[in-house]
Amino acid sequence: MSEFAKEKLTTLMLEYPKPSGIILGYGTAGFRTRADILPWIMIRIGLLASLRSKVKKACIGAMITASHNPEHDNGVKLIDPYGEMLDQSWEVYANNLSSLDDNIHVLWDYLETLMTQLNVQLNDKSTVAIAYDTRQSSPLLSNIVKNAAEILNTNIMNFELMTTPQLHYTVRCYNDNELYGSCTEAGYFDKICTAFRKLIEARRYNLCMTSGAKPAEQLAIDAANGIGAQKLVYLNQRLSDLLTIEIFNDGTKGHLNEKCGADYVKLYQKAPDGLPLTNYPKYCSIDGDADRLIYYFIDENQRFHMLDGDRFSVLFASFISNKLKEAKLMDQVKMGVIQTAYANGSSTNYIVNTMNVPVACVPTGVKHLHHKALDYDIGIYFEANGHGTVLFSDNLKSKVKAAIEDQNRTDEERLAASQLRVFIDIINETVGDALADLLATEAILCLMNLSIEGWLHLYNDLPQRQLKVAIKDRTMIQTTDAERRCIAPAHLQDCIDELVSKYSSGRSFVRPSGTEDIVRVYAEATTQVDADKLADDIRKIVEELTK
Ligand code: G16
Repeated sequence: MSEFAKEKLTTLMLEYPKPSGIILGYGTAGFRTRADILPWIMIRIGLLASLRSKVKKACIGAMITASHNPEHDNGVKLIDPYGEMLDQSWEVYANNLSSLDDNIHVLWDYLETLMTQLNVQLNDKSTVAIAYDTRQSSPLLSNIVKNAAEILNTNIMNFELMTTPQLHYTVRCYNDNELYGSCTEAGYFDKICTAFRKLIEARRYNLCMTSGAKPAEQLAIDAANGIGAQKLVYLNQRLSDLLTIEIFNDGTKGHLNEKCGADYVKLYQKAPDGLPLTNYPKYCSIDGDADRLIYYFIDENQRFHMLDGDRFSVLFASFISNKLKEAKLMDQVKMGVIQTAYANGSSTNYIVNTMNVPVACVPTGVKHLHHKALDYDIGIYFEANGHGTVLFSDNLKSKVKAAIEDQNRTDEERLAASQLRVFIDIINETVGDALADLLATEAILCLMNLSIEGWLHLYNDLPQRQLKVAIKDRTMIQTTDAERRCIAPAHLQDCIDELVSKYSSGRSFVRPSGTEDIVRVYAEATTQVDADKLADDIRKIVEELTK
């Protein structure tokens, strides 16, 4: 490889050396830790993105974000050609690069070996699309990724401030010659807003005829003081006649994700700071990079109710099933819901036993859910934390298209097929997307004529509690069976089983986080008091056995 490239890499490594003793793995959502110790890994990720692009002969995305984590953290994850997360087989290369000593000869040798193994050359064409969230550390980190990728002759597209799902979408559009949509932020908004408008204008017109003019739907949104606040302004501009969105926690006062955002609301099951629960019928929280969404409202007795990712699975599956039935397509397609161990037991029960839709359980991380969702014609996946989307197979899309064009079908069948076709355009199929999911949810509620209370009452959640437990080394906890059982440390699972058996409808599991330096404990039971007690008992056991 060229001496010039090697020299440039040497200079970059001298500028951003690897701190001694650091171990960093490609986790649930890429590399993530405190921003001040991240620069060196950005060099390695820039190199890897470039190699991946050369191998796939396609653009690869690099998103700089630590999503729901606090402002002082940051991270990076790579996006594959169709907008999906980096193929897991490449996480090995990411981890190998991360573990190498900070020595140009060692790193250069590894790169040469890898290029030979992957059958690519330094001068092969490569393109990397970069974007970042609003963290102060993001511009510097993205610049390092850019400089490193350019050393391997890579063309950079810098989209600067974007939500994570927007970058996933953009990478997909670029690589499929804009069949999926136009490869710009304007193209993204055009696609989802046009589809939303088409779907609900006709419905609102009908409602208007029967019960008078309908005012725009009102929503108050906590934007977690992140990038989503800026992007929600576009939705407001485009759809103000249909949706009135008031944006709170827009980054002008509070700190990113601090006592606000989807993760906070889900974890503590209460409203965020900075968003007074006053007179809005519906409230939402998104997270720092706008890939998660949670709904909530206050009932007439001032009780707080939250609708999380499990609720989106149920709502989306109900709507899609209805449309498939109306279009007489139900028997021709395979639909499934994908969840993780965090899914409330009641939601799984409702989907399987009331809706008759199969549920698969996979380990935490959108990458696992997305992969499993590809097994279905319609794969609906949501993590309980509000992160998810729907995947539609080519088979499903062509069946829907044929149904729309089939003149022998009734008007009702063809209308249902068209509504499904338009609904697909609201969905960002590349990854969970808070903005797209928000529009999809509002469209479904409108088309199903369902209030937020009606949505909540589809089933009753089992009370649950989640805790974060700080221990000295979270890798001591090892799990199996989609993270539902522990295999290390010894006896932990036996203790969990014993405690769980004391509670009616008790369930609990423990797993190390892949994005924070903590262990997560989940517990559910028949009452909130029991769920809280079970979670706390398990916490004590975890602390005891990992001392
Ligand atoms: C990321 C992942 C999610 C995962 C979450 C928490 O979310 O994309 O799939 O559920 O981290 O993961 P863990 O429990 O391993 O810390 P985000 O929104 O932070 O990108």
